[in-house]
Amino acid sequence: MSEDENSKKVDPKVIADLMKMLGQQQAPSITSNLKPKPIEQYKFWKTQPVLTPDTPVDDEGPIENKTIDEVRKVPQNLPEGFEWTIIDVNDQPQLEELYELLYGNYVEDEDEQFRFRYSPEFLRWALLPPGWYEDLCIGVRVSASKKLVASISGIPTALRVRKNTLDLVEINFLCVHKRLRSKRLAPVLIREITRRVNLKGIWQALYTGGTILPTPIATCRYYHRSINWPKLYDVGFAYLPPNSSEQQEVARLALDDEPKLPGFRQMTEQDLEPVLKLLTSYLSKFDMAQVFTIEELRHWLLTAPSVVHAYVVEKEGKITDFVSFYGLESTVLGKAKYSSVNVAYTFYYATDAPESSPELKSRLNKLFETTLIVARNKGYDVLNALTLMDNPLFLKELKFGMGDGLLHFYVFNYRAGAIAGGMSDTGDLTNPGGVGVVML
Ligand code: MYA
Repeated sequence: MSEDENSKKVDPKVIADLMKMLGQQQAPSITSNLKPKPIEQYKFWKTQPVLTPDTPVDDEGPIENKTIDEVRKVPQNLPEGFEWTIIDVNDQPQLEELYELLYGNYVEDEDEQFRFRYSPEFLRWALLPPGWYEDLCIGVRVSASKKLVASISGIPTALRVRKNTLDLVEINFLCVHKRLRSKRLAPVLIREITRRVNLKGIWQALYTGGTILPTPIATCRYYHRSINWPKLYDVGFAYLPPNSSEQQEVARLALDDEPKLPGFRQMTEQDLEPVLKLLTSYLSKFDMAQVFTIEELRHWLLTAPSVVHAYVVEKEGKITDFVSFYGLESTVLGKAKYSSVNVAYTFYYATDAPESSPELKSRLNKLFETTLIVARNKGYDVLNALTLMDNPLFLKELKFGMGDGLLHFYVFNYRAGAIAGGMSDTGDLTNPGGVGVVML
């Protein structure tokens, strides 16, 4: 793009700031964060087996094929004064070191107002699913002080992309201490986890991020449903729409005191089999979806009651719907009355309402209205949802506001056509897309 063209483009952050000043909840479009730069401008990523916009995708499959023999047997070299470490999250002190690193240095929103605060219990849940590998939560320490200054992790999972199911790893918790940023440590961490994963005979990985890299397979947008509006307003998460008052906002967002949906109850161990059946059948319509075993489903829904909450709807002895959400605090970075926001995120759900039927929409609306009540009663301040799965069918109706954050989905070393993420090229809500996987 020429300088002239560049200078005509308005920075989306400027639009976002203006919209906020005008009392709107979001910027109108986020097009500039949707397309990666030309591949040559990614010094590291251009060396990796990832999709580029001109990769032909008629035949979906690996971009490169290697054998374990070809994989480097020794760790990547680190700069002088640093050393590799395996973070054993079963060991409380090491788990807390990881927590501290992320607490101070992990993902922030664009305006640097909030930072994810993954609790130690959350990290244990996220990093120890069935089949976890003990050498795939790795870090970098300062050799002299042993201080943990960087991390990256991988967990095994099965992901179906259209007709192929891939045994891959999900990569998460890539973090470099703020004082060590822009020193090209991230590519070393990525190369090292790739090497370790490859040594297990695994050649693909799923990862997500707000950063635009070559090349997303899908992109979704965040939506936010305020629950404790006065608190969200105080910390700068929610805005007062023009022509409204604080009381009017609270009234507009009010919820019933208790869930009223008949048959709605907490999920138990006995529900696992029917829920697995329901979820597997429901996810089969999406182009990209996680494939669960019963052990994995137990882990993800029932083993961390302080983090993840799962409910079913039972009618005449049959499970017709299920829903789950997880809690993840965000630290408030600016000055406010509150130091953190208690955020709930929609997780997996399923229903036996027929695909594309009006019933599907009404069932999901009831299910998530009830979820909002439960989340409020558990003390959550807001429910976040992406435009994945069938979420576009209830976001507007249930008063979720459009956020300015995007989440890009990437599959490493895999050639596949783009998958719709429930939003248009300008970031507006569309019909449900093909994403049936949720990452933490
Ligand atoms: S997403 C969460 C990422 N973490 C954060 O946002 C936390 C806060 N930020 C940081 O800690 C740092 O800024 C990070 C970059 C660590 C992100 N994914 O070292 P650098 C590229 C991939 O000088 P730093 C999550 O956890 C960037 O384009 N690459 O930069 C999933 C540039 O490359 P290129 C990223 O700012 C992670 C290079 O790094 C990301 O000090 C999935 C610059 O390196 C990003 N989020 O550190 C990882 N951000 O020159 C990929 C920047 O080409 C997994 N970069 O432009 C791939 C699969 C591996 C396994 C494969 C098995 C088969």
